[in-house]
Amino acid sequence: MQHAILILNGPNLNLLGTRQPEVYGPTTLQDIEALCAAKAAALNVTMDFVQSNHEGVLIDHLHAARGRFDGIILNAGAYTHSSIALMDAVSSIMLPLVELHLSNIHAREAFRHHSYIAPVAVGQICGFGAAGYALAIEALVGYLGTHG
Ligand code: DHK
Repeated sequence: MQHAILILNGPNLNLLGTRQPEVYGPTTLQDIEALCAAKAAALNVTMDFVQSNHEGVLIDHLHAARGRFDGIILNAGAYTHSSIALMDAVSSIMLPLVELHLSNIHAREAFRHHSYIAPVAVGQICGFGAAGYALAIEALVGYLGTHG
């Protein structure tokens, strides 16, 4: 069976490429989407790739994923560190989710060390820049292969 995955990107990630490249790397979100499409095709899964700067829109995407996707990769941006509402949405939809960050949030400011997403995620990938997206797809597809 071919799995479908949703890759959801939160606030300010639309600015990748020009946004603090020393932290987030030189790759644009459009380039990352292309990288993800290639990885998904190689692993024989379909994917949707979405970005929003709005917490409620991200929650709407999580709710709408039920019945449409088998798993989710979420880079919630700064909402990772603040949003109980996103955490509750992830808990509510009962879909496996991989938490993703370009930067190593544990090596940065203390306020980035806490994640509301981590307790409701299958696992977390951070610190590998754009390559983390491909790693997250591999991790999620591997998880789906053994869990559903
Ligand atoms: C992206 C952001 O926008 C930050 O607010 C997070 C995350 C880290 C990232 O590394 O992808 O703290």
